Amino acid sequence: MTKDEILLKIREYEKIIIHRHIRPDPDAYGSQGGLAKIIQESFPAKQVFTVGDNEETLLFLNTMDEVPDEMYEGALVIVCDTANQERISDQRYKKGDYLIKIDHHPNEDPYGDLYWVDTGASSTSEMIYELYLFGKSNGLKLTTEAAELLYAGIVGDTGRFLYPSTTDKTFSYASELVKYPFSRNELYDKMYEMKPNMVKLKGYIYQNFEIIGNGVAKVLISKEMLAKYQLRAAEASLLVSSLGNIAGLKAWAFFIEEEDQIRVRLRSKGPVINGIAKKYEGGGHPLAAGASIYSWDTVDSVIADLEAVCTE
Ligand SMILES: [Mn+2]
Repeated sequence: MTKDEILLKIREYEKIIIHRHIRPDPDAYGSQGGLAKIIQESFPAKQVFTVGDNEETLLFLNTMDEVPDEMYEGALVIVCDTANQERISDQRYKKGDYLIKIDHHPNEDPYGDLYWVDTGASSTSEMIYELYLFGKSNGLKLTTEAAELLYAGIVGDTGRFLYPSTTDKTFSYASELVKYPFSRNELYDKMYEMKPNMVKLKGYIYQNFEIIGNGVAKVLISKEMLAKYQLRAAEASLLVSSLGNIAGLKAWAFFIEEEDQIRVRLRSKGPVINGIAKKYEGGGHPLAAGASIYSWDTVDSVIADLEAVCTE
């Protein structure tokens, strides 16, 4: 029983360092921070740290700890919400004594001494809540702060309970989490507020997306465009779901130019697109995936692949 083994390891170690993926989203922050706060509250004598790059737009959820290399000696390392090792933020995750992966993406890179992967879970935050439920009778404690973090992760990864990954379990856990006295209004305001420049870029996207045929659309965002709107590529990526309610659209791609690559964001309303992501050095979920290309000349080839899966 994996949850059992995870809790045994948590009990066993005095130092626990929790990682998550690069380019973090609310589920990365929520599962990582939520787990940290559950452990800290349940075992006050343990040293618990959260590490990784700080994402400015998510600082309201949690701030990362500065952890010296020596801290990894004899530590338990847990990585949340990260399918493959290259995407783990802070590559020192290998320096610990024991490594656990907790994730809901397809388990293509089953790293760690122990892993718990549930692709049926809406989010890793949902899994962390499940871990808490499992350990509750044995003394695990959930604070309001932890509940808010997990709720934020679930809301983020389900697109506010909209995506098909949302199950009756998701709603049931969410309904338990909202009993904790955090302000949902304040949380939503912080999660969904947009910088004026972002709204303008969204306007540009709505004006300029191209429907190619077979229910496929594309959006190209160049470095110059990002400079014009004074936005980072990571911020532009957040707009990828904005095409979701266009009638007739089955799948679409955002191509966002960065310094060294063009980041591809793929979304679908049915056809499976993570195979395409894999072909272009990426991966992800069946309906939401990401990849990288290195020239604008490759755009047509990605779009042709998208059209092919939309025709099948
Ligand atoms: Mn996730």
